[in-house]
Amino acid sequence: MTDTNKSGPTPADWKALADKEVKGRDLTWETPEGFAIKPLYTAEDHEGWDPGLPGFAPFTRGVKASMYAGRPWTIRQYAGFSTAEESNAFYRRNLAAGQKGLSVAFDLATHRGYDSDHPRVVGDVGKAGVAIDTVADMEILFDQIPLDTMSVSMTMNGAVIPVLAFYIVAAERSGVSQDQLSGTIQNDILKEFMVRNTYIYPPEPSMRIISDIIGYTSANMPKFNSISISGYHMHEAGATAVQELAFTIADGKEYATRAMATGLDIDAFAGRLSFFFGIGMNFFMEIAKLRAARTLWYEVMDGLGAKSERSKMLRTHCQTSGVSLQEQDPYNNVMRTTIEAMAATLGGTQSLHTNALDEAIALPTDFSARIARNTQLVLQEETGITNVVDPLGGSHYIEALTSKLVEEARELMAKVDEAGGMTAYVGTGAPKAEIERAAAEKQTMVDQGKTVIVGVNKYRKDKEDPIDTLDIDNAAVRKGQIKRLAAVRAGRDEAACQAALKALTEGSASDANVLQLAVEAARHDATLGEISSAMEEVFGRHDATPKPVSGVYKSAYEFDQRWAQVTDGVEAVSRRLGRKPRIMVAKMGQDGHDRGANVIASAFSDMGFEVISGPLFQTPEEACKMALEKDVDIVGASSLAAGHKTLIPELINKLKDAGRPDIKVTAGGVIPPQDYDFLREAGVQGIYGPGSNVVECAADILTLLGHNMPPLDSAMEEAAE
Ligand code: MLC
Ligand code: 5AD
Repeated sequence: MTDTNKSGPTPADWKALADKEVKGRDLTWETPEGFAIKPLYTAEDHEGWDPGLPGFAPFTRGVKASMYAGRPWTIRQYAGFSTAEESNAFYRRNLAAGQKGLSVAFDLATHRGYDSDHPRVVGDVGKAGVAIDTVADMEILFDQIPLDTMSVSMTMNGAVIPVLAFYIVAAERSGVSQDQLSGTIQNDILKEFMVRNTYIYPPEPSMRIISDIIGYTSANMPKFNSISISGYHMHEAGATAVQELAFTIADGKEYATRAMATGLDIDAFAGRLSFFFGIGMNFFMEIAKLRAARTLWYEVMDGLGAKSERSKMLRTHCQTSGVSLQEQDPYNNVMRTTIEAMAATLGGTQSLHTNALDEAIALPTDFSARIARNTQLVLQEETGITNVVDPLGGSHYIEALTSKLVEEARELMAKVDEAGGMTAYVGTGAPKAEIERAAAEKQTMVDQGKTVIVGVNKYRKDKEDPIDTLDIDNAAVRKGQIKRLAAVRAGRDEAACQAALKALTEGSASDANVLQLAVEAARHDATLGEISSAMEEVFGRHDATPKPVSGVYKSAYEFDQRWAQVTDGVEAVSRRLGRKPRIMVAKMGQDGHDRGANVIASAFSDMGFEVISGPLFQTPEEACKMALEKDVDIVGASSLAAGHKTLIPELINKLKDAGRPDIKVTAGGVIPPQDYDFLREAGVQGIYGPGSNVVECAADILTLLGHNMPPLDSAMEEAAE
């Protein structure tokens, strides 16, 4: 592996020539990881680094010797919406069109352990995924899908016990025993506390649930992956590749250690631990990230004493990045997803979801889902990518990046170890804050035009053409679910069901296996809400209020004219009011996506607003009460899970009823343009979709607060040139 022969030019010769070409201009590029990327890599950049061979330790080049030449990756599209009937029909259409594995997206009510008839989830039922309340729903979801041969992934973390129990019992009722089930349950709670926020119980009982699941599946479900240790959501929340790697592998180490502490033999369960990474637009970094992940996991498992080679293999699913996709000029998203899918497969993923082009606006339609799926079919069947294992192995750049990522992630993992492992480190709030800082820094680069996004901060269209998006009538879904819940409750042996639930509560207080007990309750048709509550009686429910970082925006915009215009405006308003203008950033419903809300909270507080961050999961009534108590001027409601049409108008009505129609309400997040008129009619005074610039957004809000805001300079475009 050498690119210089003795008589030929050396890297130093190259450097001299390149410097001359660009007249000494610095060509290094600093990545969000802080890596100084040079324009050329040679063998010198990865001296002493040996990635080995695919199928052999440390599996850097892939977990199988033949990789895709032997079997291509699984085309596994994540989907779910509305009712079990509608999602089932969608799955069957997709399987007929070339999809290979299933992946279920549940609605947020289900994630958070509430039945569809619970008053807290009025805006959430059937919206961001499928509503599942009972085994009966689960049976409909998989109707005519052979569970003995189809591998099924279920993204569930909070309500993981009832959902897995429902799956086992639904299969049982279709004649498939649990030992035949192949698939994966996400079951990764640590990243929920860091970034995804669909937890139910506090960290300790949540960790115990995971060990119970690992124990149960390793004894009864040998083909089922007990966990999908996920970096994806950290990636989406703005983590750097080093953070995503280090925190995810450290999470895996924590789960393995906890399971061993319950007396399980590491080799009895480790072969069924699986992983999940996000794949963004930094093409080569993402390929190197997957190679680095395998190397690091090998080291960790070897260190924990695993004997079987399989225990040390990092097998992973990947999903292309949702945040990299844009509302503006959305057909560009097809290209972005293709590039990311190539990175995932060149990195050696086992399974892949490719996002749909309407990602930034709504859930996929049949049309957009088809293009997303076909992206993978084209890669598998038209490009020849599958014929060669780790085709970029040996590339100087890829090997240098892989070894650098391994090195940096090891350092961060050592910090986690020092803190006492990931549960303890998550408990300090440090990883969440570190990721939020990285997110705010990335957002600043975009807002200032230093990171280019085609069609958003450069080459923007004068007028966007609307695209058709999926709309779900959540009121109708909720009505149907309530009816089925009533029928299930009426048809069951109530005494047996209550006895099983009581046993679950008692088992939660002892060291019984809660999954085992929940399977019994599911056999007696206990509902998801009931099973969750039976454990909540012992475990309690976890609450959290976002704590946005401060100072990132202020320092990044120090010399920005537009920032100065806005902060002048905030000062003028403050003088008029005799205090800072107060904005409450509200998160209503069960939507835990808080990256956007945190970015807004940090930026606005740096601009001089007084920011009140509402806790996650408020009802409109609770948000209204808080707005009144804090006497805010404006409520900015952030919505990324499609609850906006129900929750935001309700907040406005509550404020009116309370005699404060003067408190203004704006909306931000994933809101389809088709809904803008509806929201405006309901009284929403500003709508800021994906790709909105925080400085422009603040200028707009100052205008709403009665300030005569001069037009902003056009610094962004200049910076982008
Ligand atoms: C594979 N196999 C081979 C082979 N390649 N055998 C011989 N030669 C080869 N070249 C074998 C494997 O060993 C395995 O058998 C079987 O084929 C299946 O292959 P796999 O590679 O394990 O693929 P798969 O079954 O698809 O499993 C992939 C996985 C799994 C291990 C990563 O955990 C998975 O599917 N995860 C998906 C997770 C997911 O979809 N998450 C969605 C999250 S969305 P054997 O016997 O060895 O198993 C989300 C968004 C949100 O989270 O809401 O926030
Ligand atoms: N159907 C399809 N894709 C979904 N995503 C989330 N919910 C669904 C769903 N119900 C995808 C989006 C998002 C990521 C977390 O998963 O791409 O970014």
